[in-house]
Amino acid sequence: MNYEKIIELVHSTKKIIMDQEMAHDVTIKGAADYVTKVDVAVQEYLRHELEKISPEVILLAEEQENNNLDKTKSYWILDPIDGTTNLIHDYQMSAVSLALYVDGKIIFGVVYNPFTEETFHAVRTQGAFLNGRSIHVSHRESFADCIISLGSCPYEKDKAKWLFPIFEKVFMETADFRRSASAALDLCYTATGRVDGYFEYNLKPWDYAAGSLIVKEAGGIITDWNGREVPYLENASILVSTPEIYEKLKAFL
Ligand code: LIP
Repeated sequence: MNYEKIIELVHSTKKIIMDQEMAHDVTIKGAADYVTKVDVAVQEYLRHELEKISPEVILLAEEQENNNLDKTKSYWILDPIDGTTNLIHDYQMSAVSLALYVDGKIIFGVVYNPFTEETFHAVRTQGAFLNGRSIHVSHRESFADCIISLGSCPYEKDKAKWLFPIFEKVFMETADFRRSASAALDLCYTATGRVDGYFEYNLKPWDYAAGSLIVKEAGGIITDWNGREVPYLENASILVSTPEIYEKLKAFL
């Protein structure tokens, strides 16, 4: 696979993402859950182009039905816009997230934020990169100095009752927390050391697939909240951090 070509293809979605009219053409999927014309247009554009490059790879993507998933097949796992609510609010923290799943593993991942012109990518066993430069997790030793990114689980507001007390406990023992509202970018921000860890309840495969490889290749640890390997083709609650603080953070969940 020519990964350079795939990254170029992902970059070419910028013209669609910057279309303000499509970004503000919104349909409500569920409680606090939106889709814009940009999400659909990016997905359909990439579907068409990826089919030409790799007709044998199945597309698993946010804005479609994904049934009868077979772990032995190969998949492109795509979130056309991770951070859709941000896009609608012009918050400029939205990204295209694309991963290649083969033989039960993610072997390539790219996350592209067209607003900051930042491209995070990784190829399995070959390291993680931001705009072509090698990246690494922070390795900060002191938990009290760490910044942790949080996912607030906005589609299931009833979870706030038990989730927010966890946030409070983490907040009290660290320097501070962040909430970007893009899981893909939270994973990449952990990979670059901008934050030291991140956790979010019940993410979808397209939210975390690409970022999971990027953070692993940058020296981070990623598991579900029970410390198990992440499943990739299923929803999972995700915990990611530097090796230094992983056990400490996991103890809160
Ligand atoms: C979003 C995530 C975000 C999470 C939202 C949602 P979307 O993805 O990246 O971190 O809190 O629940 O899953 O829906 O914007 O692609």
